[in-house]
Amino acid sequence: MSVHDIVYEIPEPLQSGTYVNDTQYNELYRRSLDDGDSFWEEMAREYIHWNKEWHTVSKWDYVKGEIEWFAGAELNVSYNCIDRHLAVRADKTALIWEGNEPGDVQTFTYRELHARVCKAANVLQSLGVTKGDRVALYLPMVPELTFFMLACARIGAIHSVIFAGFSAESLRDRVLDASCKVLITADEGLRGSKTIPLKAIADEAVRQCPCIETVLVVQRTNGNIDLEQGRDVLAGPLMEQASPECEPVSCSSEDPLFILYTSGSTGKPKGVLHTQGGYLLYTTVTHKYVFDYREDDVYFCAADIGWITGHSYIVYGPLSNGATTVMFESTPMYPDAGRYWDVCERHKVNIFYTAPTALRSIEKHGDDFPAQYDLSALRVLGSVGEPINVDAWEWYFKVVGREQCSLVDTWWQTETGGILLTPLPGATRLKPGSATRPFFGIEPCLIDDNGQEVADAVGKGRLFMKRSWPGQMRTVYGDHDRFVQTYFSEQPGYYFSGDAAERDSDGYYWVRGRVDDVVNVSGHRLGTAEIESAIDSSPAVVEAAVVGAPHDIKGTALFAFCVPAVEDMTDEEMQNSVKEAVRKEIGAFAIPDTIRFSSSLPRTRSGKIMRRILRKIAAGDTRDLGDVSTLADASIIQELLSA
Ligand code: 7RM
Repeated sequence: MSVHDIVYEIPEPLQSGTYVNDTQYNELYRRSLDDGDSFWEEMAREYIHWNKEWHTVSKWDYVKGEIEWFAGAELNVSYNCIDRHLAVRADKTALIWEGNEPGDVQTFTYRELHARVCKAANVLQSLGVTKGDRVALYLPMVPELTFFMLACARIGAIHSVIFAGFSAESLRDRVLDASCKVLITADEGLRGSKTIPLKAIADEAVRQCPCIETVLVVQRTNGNIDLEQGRDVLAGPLMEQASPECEPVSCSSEDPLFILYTSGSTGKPKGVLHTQGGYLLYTTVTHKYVFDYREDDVYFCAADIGWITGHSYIVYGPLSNGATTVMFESTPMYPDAGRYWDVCERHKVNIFYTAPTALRSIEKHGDDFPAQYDLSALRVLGSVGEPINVDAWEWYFKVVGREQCSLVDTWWQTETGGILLTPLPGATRLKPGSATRPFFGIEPCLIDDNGQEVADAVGKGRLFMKRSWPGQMRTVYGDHDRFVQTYFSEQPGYYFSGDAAERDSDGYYWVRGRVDDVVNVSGHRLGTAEIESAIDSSPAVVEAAVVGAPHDIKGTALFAFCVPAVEDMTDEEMQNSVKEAVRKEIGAFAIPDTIRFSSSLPRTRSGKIMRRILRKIAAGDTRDLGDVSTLADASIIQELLSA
């Protein structure tokens, strides 16, 4: 029996009463492809408040990389996420914030969210921020992060959220790339037992960012910070004084909403640009159908807003649907491996969405943790970020979900804005490890090594999309050529995902992982080239090659092969130098698990590093290294193997 044969029926509680069953999925899916424009037009009318109608539903040119949805239309994203709910659910909880310490909770109703976001928007305006300006958000998971994102949306400013684990150098590069005018940060961030000196890191970055006029500081810990006269201002007092009313600015559907940097196969991160109407519609509709979201649900996505999952499925999708969304500041292991379940029990969470890496690290601590908590409110469980192994899937489904919940394994990317491949709770029989079928309007295909589309039902290849969907990214900020090159040049006319996948006889997709030099470490997307260039900045190293190796908990672990620059350092000194370099250039989360020094790296005669061999060595899979005939110097293999 192969893994393709394990099938779980739709759990009993979801067999009726969901938005779509299997027959309805098939009908709707068919319609969404047969008449895509009328399908999305209907969705747009039902789910979004528009100030002005579109003249064209969709128009895309995958040669030039030009994509438009609802051209001619106008809307305001923050109005859609807040104001339109005030008539019907002003006193409903919009946001439950669970702080680092268990039970440190703040809640905000839609009415309160409205006031906070308006205040934040007025503060931004008082600092001279206007439509089209870029605002950098370097914040921990505090409510102000959500307020300022929506405040940017309210006035048409473009936010760029930079994950609070990034170093000063990474922050600086991102702020400069988008010429941000304002940087919003916190005095310090708290995560588990760690305190992160965000303001100090931001100071170091901003010293080299002439574009920044103002640094706005949210006080999370009241820790000591330096305030630079004329540049730095505390957010608290400004928020207090600001008016709780702010007129939303009407934006064109294709105006930018945000930039979010993500790793690619070169050393330079890409500024993924998402726009207003299509993105909001796509996150709204996917959030509703994928999680079978109901009005009274408490919805908890445990991601960090520093990544796309947090943007789309903590903030925009849920709030647009008028949901109660949980924002979690801490980690799954603080104070112990029961924390997620503690949060789920106390807030009576109905829908829970997390990453396989978090599940694996909790599972290691045993079944007792979930067993100690009342998880009976849970109805839908979600997984995202990397392939979920059968073992973690079954643990999640059986021990956490008691076989009563659907488990939606959702495949998507920063670039796709929202979920593309996924089960639907009432429609899809589940297979552990498969993201199953395409969402409405999504037309995947597989391309084999000869550049031919896999025509048979069953097969494998690189995963492409044959048509556009509303949530698709529109460009790489400031580098449209790179957008076209990266996503549309592999197979003309199709969007290239960078992943490999298989399709089984039920039409289910099994995403196998990246085919480029992008790795997913504990849910953090990293480019090996970025880490290599960070390592190269260490005085101990002349050159480095970084590859991913399978890891039980992290999914992928980083393995760095380095060539020493000097002879007078001990191995430990060199290791520390490499770690320090990565910490400084990117952030501690990118430090390789293994750092191995050797006199050179395996190269072809034409000078290319043979990463295929390094991957095998890193994985401990050294019995058959494959074809080594093109190696320039075979002796290096012996050296690497005997290390
Ligand atoms: C949402 C997100 C994208 C990459 C993507 C894949 C991998 C994500 C799954 C998955 C297998 C999944 N955005 N990936 N979800 N692989 N099954 N359900 O993660 O831009 O940070 O990463 O993550 O390789 O290309 S991301």
